[in-house]
Amino acid sequence: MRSVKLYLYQLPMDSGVILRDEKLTERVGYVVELNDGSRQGRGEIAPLPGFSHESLDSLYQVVIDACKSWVATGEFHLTELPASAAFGLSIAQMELSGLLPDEGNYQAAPLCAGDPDELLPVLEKMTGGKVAKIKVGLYEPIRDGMIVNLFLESIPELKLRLDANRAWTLDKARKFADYIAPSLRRRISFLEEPCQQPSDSLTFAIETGIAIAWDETLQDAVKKPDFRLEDLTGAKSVVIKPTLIGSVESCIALIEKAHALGIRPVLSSSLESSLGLTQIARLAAWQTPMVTPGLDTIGLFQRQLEVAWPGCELPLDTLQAHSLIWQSK
Ligand code: OSB
Ligand code: MG
Repeated sequence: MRSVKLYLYQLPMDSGVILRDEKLTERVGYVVELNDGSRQGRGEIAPLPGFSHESLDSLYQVVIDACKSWVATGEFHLTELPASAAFGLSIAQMELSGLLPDEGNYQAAPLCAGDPDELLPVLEKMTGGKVAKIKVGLYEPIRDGMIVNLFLESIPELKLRLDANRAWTLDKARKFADYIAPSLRRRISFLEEPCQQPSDSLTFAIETGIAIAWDETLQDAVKKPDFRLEDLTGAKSVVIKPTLIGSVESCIALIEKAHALGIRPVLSSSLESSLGLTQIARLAAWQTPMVTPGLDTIGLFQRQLEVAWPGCELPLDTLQAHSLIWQSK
């Protein structure tokens, strides 16, 4: 006997969260709960404003229709659904069927969005491999270059992931690289999307020897019917954000293709609540066991939802404390 509950959650964000120039004060999304006899699976469907192509409102009827058909048939037609819905429904189904392992990779590459001084005490506490992620492109490229150089110079075991979110022209990206000593560049694990134009990012990587990763470029590419990962060469890594890419099955297919091509897939967050984020950590432990996922985003919230992120002390809301907006008969 199958049944479904659909919840709407609303969680306050930390005061300083800015996404593509917009302040994000609250994260809103659906959580679907699938039941089949004694088995249960949950999934989060939370389009990210400014990044997802679908809105939460536009998904309301789509998700209910998909859930009705799941109750009737036990299946979802995932390829017809917007990315966030395909991800949430597929991971719920996967959890229900026992395919998603319990063990997660909750190791974080600490994320530093503004003041690099905040990062130093965090790095000092890290044991094992020190890897951090710094957003660049928010200030002058020269300032970014000097800071990155300083970090690499003063902490010899540090590796950095950088993300420019396509902020630079090729010229500005070159200015950034000018300030980083060539001998330090190999400790930049990757720089995500340095330039507005992907072709400029490739030129930058070849000229500077700094490895790049695709994030936005991958999201744009997977939407095209003739998409092939083979065409996104030149990057050492690809960032896979399931909420923006689609079903777990399509993420796993991408991960396998990346492995075959020698590209490192990095599963990452689209600011899911702790419920969705812990599931991505489980997907990461399972599918990309040797890679630190990009999931250090729980600190951007003021509260957690239903499932705690290990080590996070933010208050935990139950799902029941949020709104049950639909259930199957
Ligand atoms: O800039 O890559 C981004 C999260 C939501 C939207 C955009 C981005 C992110 C992250 C996630 O940076 C964290 C990570 O990738 O390490
Ligand atoms: Mg990015």
